[in-house]
Amino acid sequence: MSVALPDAAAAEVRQAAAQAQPNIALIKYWGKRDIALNLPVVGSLSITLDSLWTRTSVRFDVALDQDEFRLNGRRDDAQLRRVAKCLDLLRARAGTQVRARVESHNNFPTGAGLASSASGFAALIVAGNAALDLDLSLAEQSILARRCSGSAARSIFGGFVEWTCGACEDGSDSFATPMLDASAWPLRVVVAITSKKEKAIGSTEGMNRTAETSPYQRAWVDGQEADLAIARAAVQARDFEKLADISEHSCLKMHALALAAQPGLLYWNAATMDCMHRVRALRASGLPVFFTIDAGPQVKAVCEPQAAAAVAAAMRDVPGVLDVVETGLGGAARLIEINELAAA
Ligand code: 2P0
Repeated sequence: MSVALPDAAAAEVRQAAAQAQPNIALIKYWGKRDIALNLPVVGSLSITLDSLWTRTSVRFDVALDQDEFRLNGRRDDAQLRRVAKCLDLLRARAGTQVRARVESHNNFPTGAGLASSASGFAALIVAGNAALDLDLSLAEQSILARRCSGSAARSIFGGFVEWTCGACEDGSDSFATPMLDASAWPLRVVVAITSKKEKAIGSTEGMNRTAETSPYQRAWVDGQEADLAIARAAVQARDFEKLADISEHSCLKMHALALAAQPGLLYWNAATMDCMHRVRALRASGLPVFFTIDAGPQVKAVCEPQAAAAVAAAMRDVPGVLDVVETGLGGAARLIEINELAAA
């Protein structure tokens, strides 16, 4: 006589933890061609950082009757819906309904233009893939991370990364791939923090408003392939000047596009602007440095390693700069031990 075993008897609790780093786009993603599948209207190219990180544990537990999310040790119900949607994607792949407890730690400000959603969702997908034994390829992990937050697709990988726009309606060809290891061109990034407030208009809302109302949307989409081609060639040739020119162009073009939305999206403050002028002055004086800015007021000054100390000192000197964080380029998202999270 056979005895029916309880479903997945050995798996009442399944857990794993992962770390991912934010990435900074040099050729920007801005705009979606499919909101439900989170498909971009353009490809993008980024660098993954090393000393800023999100560490996330996920614990699927049959004893839970709902998902739970804690950020930096505190219950965060505001973000729970987005986290639960990400868990739903993982559960659908695993064919399970089991609820989960997610704990995340960021060692940098959340939601202030430092790409916390990129590192956060990349870490959750990598941890969830391991906890549920999904055995997803890196491309599939990148696709799932993309569904949660577009830029998270790129934080699955380290170094220089390209996220392909793709053409398929189901999004199966829109994922990131690594271009060049961090060690092959170890640029430094000096982040000038000019505000620690959460931004008023998040990226998702900002880019949707831009697509609906900005008169420059068509020009933005039409110009992106050429920008990507220049940036790819600059990375392959380690041509700093070329990468600097095209990156500042992409950044300023994205902000010009967003500024022209209705109502206009103004992510900068006075210190942001002063930092841009300071970076331009440093570059004019011969230092290899350029700026890039995302959907927030922080300025990321990207430089050759020998310029980092002077760039950091110059950023600290700008009135209104609250803090300066210096980081190198880092590796891919990876599994960590659960107790490494507790040590965060
Ligand atoms: C980027 N940003 O390429 C661009 C440049 C901000 C400015 O990707 O709606 O949080 O979740 O896909 O990824 C920030 O947007 O937006 C972003 P969703 P996401 O890094």
